[in-house]
Amino acid sequence: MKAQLRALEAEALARIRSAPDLAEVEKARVQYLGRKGALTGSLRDMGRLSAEERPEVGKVANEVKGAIEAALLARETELAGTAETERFTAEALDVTRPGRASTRGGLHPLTLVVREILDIFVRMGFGVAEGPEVEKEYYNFEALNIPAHHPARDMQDTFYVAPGVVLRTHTSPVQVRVMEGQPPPVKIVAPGKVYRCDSDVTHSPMFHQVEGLLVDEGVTFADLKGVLASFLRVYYGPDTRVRFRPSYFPFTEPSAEVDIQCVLCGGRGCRTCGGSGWLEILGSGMVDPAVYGFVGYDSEKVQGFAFGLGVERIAMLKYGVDDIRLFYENDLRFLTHFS
Ligand code: 2U9
Repeated sequence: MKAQLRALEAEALARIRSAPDLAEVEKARVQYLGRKGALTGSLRDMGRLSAEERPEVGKVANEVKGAIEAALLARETELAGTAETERFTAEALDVTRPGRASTRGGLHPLTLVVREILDIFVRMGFGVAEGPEVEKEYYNFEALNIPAHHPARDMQDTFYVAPGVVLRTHTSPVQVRVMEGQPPPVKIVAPGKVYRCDSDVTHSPMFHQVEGLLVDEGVTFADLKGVLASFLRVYYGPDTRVRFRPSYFPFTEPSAEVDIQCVLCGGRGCRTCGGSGWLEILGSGMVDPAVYGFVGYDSEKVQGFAFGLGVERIAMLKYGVDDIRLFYENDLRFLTHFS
């Protein structure tokens, strides 16, 4: 019987030590130590032994049971360690690997140009004003001394939304509204989208303007020249040559267009400046006294100057862009040049 028990022990230990996983260890436990297990069966047979044999065999049986339990625990611990190591290996993260870089957006080139322009005027003490893009014909034309039947009101040039309502063709109605709402002095710049029925490589039906207005007592054409030349010399550099050319606008009198010496050819004449050596950058003039009548200002007491520029034109000259549509296509190959 003792030999039988030792044989069972040897078999069990071999089986347990070579168990490939925890499930096999558990099977072995049931097979040897379970209620219907091999060792339990042997112990039951002890009833048939004599009183002398029983303690000795009982001692061996307990040793065998202890050895099997110890082997089960050892193999279990060993396999659990391996399983954990395998799990750790499978789930391992390399925390030293670089992260996935997120792509960064940037400001649109037109936004950049508008901000640079506004910045310069704000530093000269101008406030920034905005207004509606869908505008009453009155504010867009009438109050700016552009009477009915004036060619600027032509359906060919203006988007009419409803009778008496247009998409503003310039940001000038913003200045009219500001004057209507406050007494002089007024010193503002008005940026924003404007709409004209026009489309080719240099014209878009929607484009951006920055306009400005300064009204106070004793304002002269010299102030206009000083402010605009200062602006241009900050934006284009201190040595920029500036030229004022007589012009005509219904809302200013006298009016002047403002040129800078061509930034590309330095005045020698090139394709961009059409051989003239000069680039037209701004329109300007002394506010026509008729405009003051519409906003309740006394044209005998106040004078003022106004100016306007097209943002796309400035951006095209600055960045050498030859097709205005590039600004609106949202093609990242174009936009990423500016951020
Ligand atoms: C008020 C009175 C006068 C705004 C002005 C211009 C001259 C001008 C053009 C520049 C390029 C339009 O986008 S563009 O084609 N603008 O030449 N704008 S004076 O004059 C005003 C505005 C408001 C009350």
